[in-house]
Amino acid sequence: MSEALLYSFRRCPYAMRARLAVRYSGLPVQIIEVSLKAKPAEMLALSPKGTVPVLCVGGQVIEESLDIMHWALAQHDPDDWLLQGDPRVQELIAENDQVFKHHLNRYKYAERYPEQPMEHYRAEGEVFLQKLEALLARNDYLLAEHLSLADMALAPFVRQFAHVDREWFACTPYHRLQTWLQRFLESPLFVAVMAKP
Ligand SMILES: N[C@@H](CCC(=O)N[C@@H](CS)C(=O)NCC(=O)O)C(=O)O
Repeated sequence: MSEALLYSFRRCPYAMRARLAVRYSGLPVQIIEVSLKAKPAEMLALSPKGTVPVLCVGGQVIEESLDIMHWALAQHDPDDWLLQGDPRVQELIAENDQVFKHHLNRYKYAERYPEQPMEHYRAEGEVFLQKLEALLARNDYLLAEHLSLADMALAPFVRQFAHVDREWFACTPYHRLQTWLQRFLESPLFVAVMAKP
């Protein structure tokens, strides 16, 4: 079988979560950093929708970040990131991808949505931060006492939200979430997947 290729963009949160799972699984995958302004023709031939990440392995093309994570974990998941199929993992990721991401975009690019002030979009996103804070009051990680797919799928998006205004985030009462995010940012796994190509 030819080597697996992962088309990625370093700063894209979807690509980050795919790289996290691939690296954790230890599978041999070559990462190809692309420019979103000039996507390689080979990538577009495999996946005409033109988003990253895209994984090409043994003739199969996987073009959704979550599917790439599942592909990696199905083969090697030494620390039970899948939490044995606990349905709460998928539920939390769905809320992140379908609701929180929507508010994150409006908060991050508030000037493009002048119907409301930035604080309005931030407050809408904060509802999800409050939910995560409550989950972290029960366990050290979102859904267990150890890392899971939920932490890794969400953290790149929470990072983006926190980094829109770092001072604001540092002053929020979400202390458990701040600690959780900091631990993620300093983890060898995250540092490794963010190394400049
Ligand atoms: N649902 C997709 C979303 C991926 C996505 O939207 N990626 C962005 C970059 S963060 C992208 O490639 N956008 C295309 C572009 O900017 O041209 C996934 O989970 O993989």
